[in-house]
Amino acid sequence: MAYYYDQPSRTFSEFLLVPNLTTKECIPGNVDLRTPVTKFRRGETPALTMNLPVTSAVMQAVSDHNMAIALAKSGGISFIYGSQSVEQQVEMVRRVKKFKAGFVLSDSNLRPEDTLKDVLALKARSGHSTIAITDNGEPTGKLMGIVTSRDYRENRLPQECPITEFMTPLSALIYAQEGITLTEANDMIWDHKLNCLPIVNSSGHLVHLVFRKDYDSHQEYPLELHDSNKQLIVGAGINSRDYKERVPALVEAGADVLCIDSSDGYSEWQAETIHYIKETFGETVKVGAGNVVDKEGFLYLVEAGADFIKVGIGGGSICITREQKGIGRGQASSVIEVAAARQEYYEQTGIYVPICSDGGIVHDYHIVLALAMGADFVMLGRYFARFDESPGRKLLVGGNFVKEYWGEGSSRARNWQRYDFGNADKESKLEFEEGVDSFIPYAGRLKDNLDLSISKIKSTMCNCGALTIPQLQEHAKITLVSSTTIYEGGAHDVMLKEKDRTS
Ligand code: RVP
Repeated sequence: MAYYYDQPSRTFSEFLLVPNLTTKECIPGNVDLRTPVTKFRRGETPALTMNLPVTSAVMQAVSDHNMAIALAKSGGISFIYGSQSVEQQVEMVRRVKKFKAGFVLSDSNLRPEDTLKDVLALKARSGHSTIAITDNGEPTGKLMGIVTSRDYRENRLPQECPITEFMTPLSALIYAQEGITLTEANDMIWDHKLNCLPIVNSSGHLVHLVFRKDYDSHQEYPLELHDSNKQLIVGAGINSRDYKERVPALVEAGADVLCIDSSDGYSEWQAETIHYIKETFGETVKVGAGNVVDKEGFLYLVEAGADFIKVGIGGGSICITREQKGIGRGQASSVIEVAAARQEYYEQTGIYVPICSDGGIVHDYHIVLALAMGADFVMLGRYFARFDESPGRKLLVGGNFVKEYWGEGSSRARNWQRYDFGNADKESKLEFEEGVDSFIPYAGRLKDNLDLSISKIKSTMCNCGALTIPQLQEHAKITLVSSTTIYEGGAHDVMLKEKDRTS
């Protein structure tokens, strides 16, 4: 006979947090959101910790190298999407690992034989006024000079005027040799009153540019997440089909943590994938697994060797798995059950396995609820897809700026290996979609939005009397709410002046 749960499954919007005593030291500035990413033994420190409990989803519309750089600078981790060729994914990982705060690859370059007309056209396209002049016009060609808008007067020079007649040539440039530290580079910028310092290697090829304005922005990221070589931390999604080819390439490229990306992870293919990774690389390669929604799924993947477990089926904003297949569970109920299983496992074995609540976060307070219910961190798709740094296009639709956001199970992403049953002989093909292609309101820069969300999270934690995530998990008081209580929680019985108020 089928098993029947005695409670309906619940989602975050059906719960609220009830305040605890807020002591005087319990202020947002004292809240520490550091959280473990990978499993560890009682008394030991985890191999990987994040400074903020947020990761960006393993999705084409969310996590590429730009998102990964922006999020790691803020203290979280992106999992670069795996629904692309191994080479393309590896290249994205490399770009994150090569990123050096303050040192940028020159993105506006011309050759000495180009003209003022080319300078103006490039400036209009890129919006940047500093142009490196290299022998071949490539960002790492031999440096010949620099052009900035101070070098020419647009209405005095003929458009055909060659660059060599107005650029600042190498002989008159102040530049530095590769190997210089950011502090030294910034000292040179200040001492010589420069806006930009080119960095060249021993053969005179341009390596990076350091801009004065980036010095200030570097100060903006106190939670930046990096490895022991000061390179940003980056994750990568994998699947249970081509892992023997993909995993070694990602490890070689420097991915810090992997995650098997599947809508239903309670499968023998996931166990096989984890076994392969642990047998090949031992404990040096960290891999999360999922998604699961109950104790059995959690224990199965933990026993297979997973380093963290991802929770959630069907709650994603673009996900139609529940409609299409009738599979899934309310996100809150899933987190509550898996967190209880994790606690029991910890008490029995002394091994703490972090869990990630994936999908369905709509309001910032949902993140606090997920953490209070036992998640160590959350994974967000829609939230990050709204920002400048996501790969989707920004479009003007009906007078509003929007970003594109499409599910991995949509025919646009064609990530069928996330949904099929791991049959490596069968060609991945569409049988039916489990995700949609959509627009979401454009929201601007990641940092501005994330800072605001984090300040709300810290503030809620202070109401709950918690300065850390473990304290929140231990002391939170959570109540189920009636639909009338939910109605009462929004503005009600007043006439709103702004009709389109969304949170
Ligand atoms: P959300 O943050 O609510 O947009 O959800 C993102 C999550 O949705 C992803 O991390 C993933 O687990 C899930 N997803 C991604 N694609 C699809 C789909 O096409 N059904 N679902």
